[in-house]
Amino acid sequence: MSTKIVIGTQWGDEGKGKYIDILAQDSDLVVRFSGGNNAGHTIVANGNKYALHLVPSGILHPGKTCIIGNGVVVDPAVLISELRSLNEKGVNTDNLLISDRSHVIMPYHKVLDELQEKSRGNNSLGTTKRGIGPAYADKTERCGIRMCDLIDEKIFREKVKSNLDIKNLIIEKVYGGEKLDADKITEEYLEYANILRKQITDTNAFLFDAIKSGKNILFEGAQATFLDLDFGTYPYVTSSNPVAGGVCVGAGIGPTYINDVYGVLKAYTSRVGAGPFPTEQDNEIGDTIRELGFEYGTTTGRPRRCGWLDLVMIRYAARVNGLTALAINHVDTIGKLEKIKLCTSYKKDGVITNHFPASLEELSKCEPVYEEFDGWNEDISDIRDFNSLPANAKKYLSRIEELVEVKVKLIGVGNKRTNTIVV
Ligand code: 2SA
Ligand code: MG
Repeated sequence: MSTKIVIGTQWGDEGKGKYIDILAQDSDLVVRFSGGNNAGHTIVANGNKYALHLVPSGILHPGKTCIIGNGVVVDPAVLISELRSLNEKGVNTDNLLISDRSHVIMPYHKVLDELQEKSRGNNSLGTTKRGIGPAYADKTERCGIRMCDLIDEKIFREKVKSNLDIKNLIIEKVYGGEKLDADKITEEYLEYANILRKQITDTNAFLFDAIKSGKNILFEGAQATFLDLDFGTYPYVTSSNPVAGGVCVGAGIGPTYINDVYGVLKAYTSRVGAGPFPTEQDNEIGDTIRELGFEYGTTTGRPRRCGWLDLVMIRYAARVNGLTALAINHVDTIGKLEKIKLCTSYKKDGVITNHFPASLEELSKCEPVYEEFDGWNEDISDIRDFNSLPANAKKYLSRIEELVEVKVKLIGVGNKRTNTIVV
């Protein structure tokens, strides 16, 4: 039995999908445990391009069981359309299981996400407007609708009605939006229930049996450490716990069953949406990184904010997630710059610190302290062993490993799955 978790160590878009895809090959089960369709992995395989938002990427490997865990919030329309598009490309999706405890994203969640963002004005969070925050808020407020409710017509009807009585008041009176129709929503969602019914089950029990029978399990992270509700740059975060600890709660397994935690990072940093970013280069350097690394959102096409790699963040991520391995992407990209900076600590009120503060006010006073490295402007995409890398690349990677105190086990030297050095 082996269990592995793949986690983002920055603000998302670290290239988790590529390593999940590599590690899925040796796994029997691939499990999503947090977030919803605010995640996005683009995978190129068998001559096709697949954009996955909810379905674990293990689906592309025949014979693997994929699980959407209880910690995920599921938009059934999105899930169904994703499954259909996979089926059209010849991918069998019968081995996808959906937790009966996972929460359903309802139309009023999406409407409220939109209205709340608008009402925040200049302080908007830059959410994906997929209804993620409002769905998790309902879960915590104990008025959420779970998959086990969706497939029980009587309960579902009652819950939609009682929820909408209140949601419509908020939509209309607080935000000046348009009321939603309970019957219309109910009929639409009952259709979804019929399509998904046979795949909704007690995935926690299924997972436990798999562990007991010695299966290899991969937990597929979405979002990242600094978007975590507890450990990220609150309130500029998502509403779930994408950190490694989220696996226990979001998939329903005890911490004693977890073996390895891979932390994925880029050789620089990027962020979409609002919020602090100490090593941001809102200048020509940031523009160059964006162009070289093609840093534009997969779903929205939004240009990503870019800056230097921040090891204060990565050390924090190593601690919070208990990382056992690092996977570094875009080592080819950063090497194209003549000079590379690596943030090794912050300076705050004239004092050197390694502390990532909770308060954004405090964080805004932190100035990055950099070490400078020379680039390695040569094509490294065909290199498959660490020792063959240019000396400057080895120096940069070794310094990261030394300061984070976690082994670099995977190195991305190009965007294809095969452009990877396994150390
Ligand atoms: P939300 O919609 O409530 O979760 O938005 C809250 C904040 O979280 C940010 N956010 C993200 N930022 C980067 N990547 C995200 N997801 C994918 C990933 C990206 C993709 O996991 O790599 O499509 O490739 C993601 N999801 C949420 C969002 O911008 C808000 O700042
Ligand atoms: Mg992404």
